[in-house]
Amino acid sequence: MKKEKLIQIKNTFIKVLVYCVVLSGLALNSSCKRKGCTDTKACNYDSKAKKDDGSCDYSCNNNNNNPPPGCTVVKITENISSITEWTEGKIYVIETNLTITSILTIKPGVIVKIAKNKAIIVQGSNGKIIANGTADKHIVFTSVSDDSYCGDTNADGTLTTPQRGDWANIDLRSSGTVLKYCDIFYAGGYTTYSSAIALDVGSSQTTIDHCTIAHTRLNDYASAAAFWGWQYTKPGETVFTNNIMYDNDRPMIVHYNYTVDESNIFHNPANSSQTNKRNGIFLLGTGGFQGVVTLGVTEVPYIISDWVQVNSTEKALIVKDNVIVKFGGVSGQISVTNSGTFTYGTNSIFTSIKDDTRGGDTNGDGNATAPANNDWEGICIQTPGQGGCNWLQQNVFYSKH
Ligand SMILES: [Ca+2]
Ligand SMILES: [Ca+2]
Repeated sequence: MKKEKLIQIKNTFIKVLVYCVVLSGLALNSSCKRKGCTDTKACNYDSKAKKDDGSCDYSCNNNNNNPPPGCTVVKITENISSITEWTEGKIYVIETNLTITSILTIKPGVIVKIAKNKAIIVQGSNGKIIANGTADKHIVFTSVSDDSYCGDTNADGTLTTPQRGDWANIDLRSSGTVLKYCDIFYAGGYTTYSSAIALDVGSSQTTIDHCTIAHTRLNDYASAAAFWGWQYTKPGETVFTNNIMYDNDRPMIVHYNYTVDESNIFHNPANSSQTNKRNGIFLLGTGGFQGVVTLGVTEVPYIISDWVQVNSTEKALIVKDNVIVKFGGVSGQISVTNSGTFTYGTNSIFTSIKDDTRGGDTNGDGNATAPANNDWEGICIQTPGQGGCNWLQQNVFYSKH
């Protein structure tokens, strides 16, 4: 019995020893399985690590390594001086002021992000952008901080969010650019050339159709506008149709000889209460009309800031019914001479820019200012050959006459 007991103890000892050896072996084995980041796309990828320990760090990732599908990053650091095409599936990040002196074709679906205060400048006899987006595939120009397109391009997570005026503008100094179904967001930043403008059309023969301009910088500058078309004076050569403008300062500043197409809208289609700070079409310049100009947009008022004149039979100013025309200062006047044609609808209105009760708060100051008589001059209609003024009274408010 005693011997059997010894054998039993010995066997138990051996079993325990075996278990210990096995257990220690397992422990040894597991310590050989090195832990670390096993994702090859992470900044701290450890090629020797066999087991992921959740330590993967993506903070160094600039999206070149790990962009969302269809968003291969192409950094633009040099000017475009030869024929170039930007294709779908890529996001073009403009990191410098980009001057385009050749033809840049941008295909539908392309995303363009622009760095802080940088501009896209199109100039030279051959410089133009051909950006024919489609209803399904818009071409987007937005801030580098806008993560809602193609993800976190600026690699800061949600540390920055896009702001009005993040980037400068699209500055069209030469003819021939076409922008269709383009979205231009968060422009209007500072440049040496212009201020608080998103889209600057300094030349004619440009087509802007079905584009949306929104989130442009708000500013006291006289130039602050989503669309600045003051320089061109040849109606018909600049096509600006079916565009949407909201969350800007002024939506449009154009030359008083330019007839704004009635297809443009001045609010967010998804939220009709989101309009523009100074929600009107601002007509710049002074002098005689050079042809037939029609004021036909009824959603927002037109603003005439100076003296304009219809002074011959082949020239005309046509104010359609339900159109509101506001006058922006004491020299604001429409003068009709020499049988020039001036027509207006029975419900069209002529009033002061301070008159918020008609056409809303067009001067962007809420009710801080109130309209008063003498705010503007009036509408002078001369009898041919007699001179003097028959001052229009119908639907005319707060004028001197
Ligand atoms: Ca970001
Ligand atoms: Ca006001």
